[in-house]
Amino acid sequence: MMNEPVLGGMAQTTLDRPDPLLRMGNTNCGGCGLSSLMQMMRHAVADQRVHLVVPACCAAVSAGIYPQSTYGVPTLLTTFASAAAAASGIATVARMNGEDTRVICLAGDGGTYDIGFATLSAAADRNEDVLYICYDNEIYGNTGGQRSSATPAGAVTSNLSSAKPEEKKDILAIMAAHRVPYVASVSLAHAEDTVRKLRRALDLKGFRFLHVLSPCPTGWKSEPAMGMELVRLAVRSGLYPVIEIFDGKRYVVNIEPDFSDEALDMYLSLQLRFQKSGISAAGLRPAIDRHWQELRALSGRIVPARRVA
Ligand SMILES: Cc1ncc(C[n+]2csc(CCOP(=O)(O)OP(=O)(O)O)c2C)c(N)n1
Repeated sequence: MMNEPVLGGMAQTTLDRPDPLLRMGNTNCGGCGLSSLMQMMRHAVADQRVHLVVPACCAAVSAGIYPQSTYGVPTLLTTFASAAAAASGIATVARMNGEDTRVICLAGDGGTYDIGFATLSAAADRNEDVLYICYDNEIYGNTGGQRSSATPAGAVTSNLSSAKPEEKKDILAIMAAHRVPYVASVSLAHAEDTVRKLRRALDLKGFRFLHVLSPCPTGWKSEPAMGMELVRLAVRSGLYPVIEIFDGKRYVVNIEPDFSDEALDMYLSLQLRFQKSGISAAGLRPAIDRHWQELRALSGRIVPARRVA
């Protein structure tokens, strides 16, 4: 099926905009977390004017090439390094023109944690009116699954002969340190969490940052149908804290894990990327506990890090 062109602001009203936001014919792999995110974004966006800015990543490939696109809103593809700067520029021009356009920068973990970080940090520092969404599949997916600084300890990637020893970079803490109005992690397995945070972030002004754990069956070597279950297990076990941080100061835990080791072992065993290292819940638990103790202190709730399920 041919997609109609959407550039030049043609799909800027609710009536113009196709439902869903991500059209059929896109190139995403089956079970891609990005596809689920885009479906939920369609519900969150409602009738707002939205402009996407996408650096090199799988989301840039799914956009397609002019004059066809699988995105139902104006979309600018950029280099890694310029994404947050380009988004800042579009937001500034929209404001100067009196347009109420929400600029969303949609980037992978490689573009966010590593290659695009300089302009991301600069845009956050200037508190630009941009919603930056990092869909984190924990690898450079589009180029074959190489290690990024979001790759978790214990995972093997296409360019590592043995499992990554370093822990994942704490991107939420880094963004919170910029003291921007809103930073949050999002659970795709809890649709209400995803849509609520997307809406909140779309409604706020200034720099907002959302982090989305995004299953990648191709890179994680997992079953496409298991993606949401994997996110659920990551949330339940405490591996993926689902939180909000307001103005870099006020921490709120949105979903309370039960810190189940069984859930964590299940999460690991369902992905072949962890097979080589044989990493288990027992190996990951100390780091998870440490992280939660920090989060408890920051959210003002001093409770035992581990809770009996
Ligand atoms: C400066 C630069 N280095 C490398 C590349 C090649 N490249 C294109 S996409 C990509 C992977 C991006 O990974 P990520 O940002 O995690 O998004 P994903 O592909 O996983 O969606 C790379 C390395 C590039 N385009 N520009």
